Amino acid sequence: MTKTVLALLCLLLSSHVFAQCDFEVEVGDKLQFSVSSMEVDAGCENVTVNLKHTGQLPAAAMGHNWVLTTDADVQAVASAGIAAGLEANYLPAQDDRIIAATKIIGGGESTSVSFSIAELDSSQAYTFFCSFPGHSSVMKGTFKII
Ligand code: CU1
Repeated sequence: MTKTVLALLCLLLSSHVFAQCDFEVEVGDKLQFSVSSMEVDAGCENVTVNLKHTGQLPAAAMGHNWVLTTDADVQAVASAGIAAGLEANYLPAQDDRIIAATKIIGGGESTSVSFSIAELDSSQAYTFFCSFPGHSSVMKGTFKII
């Protein structure tokens, strides 16, 4: 009996550890995020993503950002972003498909974004990606509300 209670407690605690509200995400001079998936606690009032570029290359050559959309919108937002250009952080202006996004950063720079997940649906699949031209096909991961 006690063992069962303990096991349940451990389960509860561990699920709490994995579900977070704040994330540290690193990028560098490769097309890679330091995380391939993110699990966000449904109880988070706000989610904060701190993005750090640990590489050397400037934003114009190897810039990265962190953009969140539904799975279905990734391709279209990435394409519209390329057309928007670096000054617009490779993102279409005032686009409702973008749930959250940081600016584009280069080596040695950091940025962050905070947003509410109140409107997001835990049964829907979301994707985070980098909208720098050519990066989104490999620089992406799943974003889940649990
Ligand atoms: Cu990138």
